[in-house]
Amino acid sequence: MQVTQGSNQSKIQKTLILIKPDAMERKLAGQIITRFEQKGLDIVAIKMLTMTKELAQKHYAQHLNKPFYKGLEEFMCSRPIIAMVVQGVEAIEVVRNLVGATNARKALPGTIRGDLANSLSSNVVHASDSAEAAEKEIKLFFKEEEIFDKHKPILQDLMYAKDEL
Ligand code: 3AN
Repeated sequence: MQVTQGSNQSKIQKTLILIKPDAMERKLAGQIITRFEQKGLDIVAIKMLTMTKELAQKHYAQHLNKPFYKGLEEFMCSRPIIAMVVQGVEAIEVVRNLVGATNARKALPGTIRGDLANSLSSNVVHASDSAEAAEKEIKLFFKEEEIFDKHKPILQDLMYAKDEL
């Protein structure tokens, strides 16, 4: 699986988004998905699942030794979530900016966390923070055949100049 599409020069990237248990319970999934669609990103994979402890430990490997890890694992495994892969020009940074700061109390208005949450731990969404993380995380949640990225989006030439792709 390639996070960037086509040649090495392509700026089209894929990134992993998780709609967390708090957002699911608060019926915010539709609004959150809409925010990515409105930005012009393409959803190329989507599924609902309950995270296992094993998956949480792999996904949050860099946080395993942090004091908040146990609570984070318990929260993420507590209820079903939605995992999705979105694709677009510079999608990793674009999505991080759209999602906002980790601490939703500090996240700017207009960002998803800034508008929909007020907590550091229950902050409605996860988004990959680098190309390396995106590649690892997408593989954890999706098989190659579950990613629908083989066709060119119809509106691509309308939405971008050629040198942006
Ligand atoms: P982000 O999700 O913005 O990339 P990370 O990777 O630093 O943030 O943290 C992963 C998740 O761990 C956060 N989304 C949040 O739910 C939780 N978290 C991070 N720092 C803390 C903390 N100090 N106390 C409680 N939970 C935290």
